[in-house]
Amino acid sequence: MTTIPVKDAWKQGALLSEADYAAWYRRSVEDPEGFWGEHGKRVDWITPFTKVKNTSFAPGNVSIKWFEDGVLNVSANCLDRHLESRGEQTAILFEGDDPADSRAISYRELHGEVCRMANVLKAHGVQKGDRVTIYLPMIPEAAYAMLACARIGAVHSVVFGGFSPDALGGRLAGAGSSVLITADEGRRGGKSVPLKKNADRAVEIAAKAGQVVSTVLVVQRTGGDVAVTPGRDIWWHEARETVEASCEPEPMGAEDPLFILYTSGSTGQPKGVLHTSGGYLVYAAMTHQYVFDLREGEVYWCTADVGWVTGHSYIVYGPLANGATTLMFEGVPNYPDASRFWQVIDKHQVNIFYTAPTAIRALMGAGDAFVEKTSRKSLRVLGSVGEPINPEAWNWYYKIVGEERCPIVDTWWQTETGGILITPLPGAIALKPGSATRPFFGVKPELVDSEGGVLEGAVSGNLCITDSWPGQMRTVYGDHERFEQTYFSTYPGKYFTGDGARRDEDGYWWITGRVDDVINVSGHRMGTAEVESALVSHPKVSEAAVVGYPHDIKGQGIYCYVTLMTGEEPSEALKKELVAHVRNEIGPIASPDQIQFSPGLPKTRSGKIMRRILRKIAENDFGALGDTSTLADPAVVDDLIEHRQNKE
Ligand code: 6R9
Repeated sequence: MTTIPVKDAWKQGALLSEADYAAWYRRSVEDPEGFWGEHGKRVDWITPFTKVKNTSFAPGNVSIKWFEDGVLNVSANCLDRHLESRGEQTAILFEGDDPADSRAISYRELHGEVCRMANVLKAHGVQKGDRVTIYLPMIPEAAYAMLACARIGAVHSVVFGGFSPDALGGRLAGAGSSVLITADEGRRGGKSVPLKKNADRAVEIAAKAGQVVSTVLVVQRTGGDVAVTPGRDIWWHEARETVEASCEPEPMGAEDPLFILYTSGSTGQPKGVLHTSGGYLVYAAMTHQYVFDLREGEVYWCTADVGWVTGHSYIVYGPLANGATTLMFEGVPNYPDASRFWQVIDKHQVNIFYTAPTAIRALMGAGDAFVEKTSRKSLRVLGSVGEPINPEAWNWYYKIVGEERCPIVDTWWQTETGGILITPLPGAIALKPGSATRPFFGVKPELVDSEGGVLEGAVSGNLCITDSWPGQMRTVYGDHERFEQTYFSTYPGKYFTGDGARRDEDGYWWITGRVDDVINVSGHRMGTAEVESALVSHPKVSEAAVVGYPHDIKGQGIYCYVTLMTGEEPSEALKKELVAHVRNEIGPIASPDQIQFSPGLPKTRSGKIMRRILRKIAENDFGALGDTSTLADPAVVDDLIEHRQNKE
């Protein structure tokens, strides 16, 4: 595999050299107290911490605390402390879905808007520790809402705007939110997304689950016609006129919660990943600075949605804590056409661009002409996140988009990790296409076999992290037991990531993808259990098993085996009905790609579905079904193979 050494141009003015990386990394793992004690000072503390690290991965006693006696406010770190030095600098550069719609919001303006929203929330009774759910499109108000919560010590739970009313309702109830912030409609690819309509239904669903939502703050985005419930719904543009543009930041303990973010796991419904204030901010800001080799005055653009962790850490908190200019894009990569990303880069002179492999593959498929008709001369660093990037897409990104001028940082991390854990650093680490390369400071990765035996040398295995880092999640909201069970019980004493990885002869890390029942569809995480539960909630479905299979653009597609109730007939119409049903239950991102009606599913004699076999069939890999001797009824497998969808 080719190695691309660090080019001289990347070393010019870089924050860290190859030697710095080696020295910093060594210190960070040999003396975490000293290392993080020093770097913890990068944020402003109201009361400085005296304790740095107090963490345990011990079975039955998992506890993670960083900077625990420090007091700070995250929003003050993202806003107030920049006012003197960079008050007039652009904080958020907004690019609307419509290419004619863009505007710049300075740090001073952002501070004012956040204070106003904080005051509106306070006026509606929101207090420190209360949970506020945010269901907004990619507009600056999403950042105002997050920072307003942080300012008054409320815990935000952002729900991706593509989720269904059911999914939103469940998350409102799960977080115990009595306040919801939404918009009339969103705009994506020239189409409207009925957010308020969905929100209204979600509020009813939450009420049935025992959670009353008493306040819905509505941002007017499109001016579309929406229903208003008097006494409950408030227009943001009206409310903001009634409050002051200043609001004292609430002093928060380092370990006070900052946000909950729901994410999919291998079992059950999505869980609320809880991140706290001090360690999270230190880690998000530090990784953002060093991974992107951030320079003063640069324009930084991450194309994620604030509904995902990448939007939290690398659109809002990391960049704003660093006083950067962060671009927020409301639209999609192919509207008005497949040149959009590159046109936005030229329009705003973007220096650092961070996107997902699924977008790269889709744009690669559209042809080089869409890229080549733009300049892209402003670009200096390119990033990738969300799923493994195949070398072909990597090379296209490197050669066609970056013209071999820009290093690519392939950043591996998770909602749970709060920030990037394995990644190149532009001036410091030689690249290999498809490899996330080296661990970030303080991160100790390890490979284990399925029995938990530690693997040494160039080898593949299950990826664990053996010690804590400041950005790590602290618990599953309201269910610490589930936190320990999910992450620390498979390999006791270690954080198990759920990913498989390979370490090569140079000690480089190659993430190979999930080894559990989580699938990654266009960079969106999904539990196969969630899709199964949506399918079986349809009255005609008796049983369902869902697996991922390789998909050219999306990375993985969703393959569903469905057994119908006795007397129900398989049909194309029923397939469509089931697809619509899943979209309705979860959201369009969970749309099944393939549905195969199967009279039976392969089960062991004890009744366990043999997913390994289902995965192989979905992958069209019939020769490698492995051991089928424990099957209760081997004939089931022959039938499944015979009726495999789009058999190659
Ligand atoms: C940040 C984010 C986490 C899962 C993770 C892994 C996959 C993310 C990756 C990557 C290979 C990368 N993943 N980045 N796989 N290379 N650079 O995506 O968080 O939505 O929680 O997903 O995504 O499988 O476990 P999240």
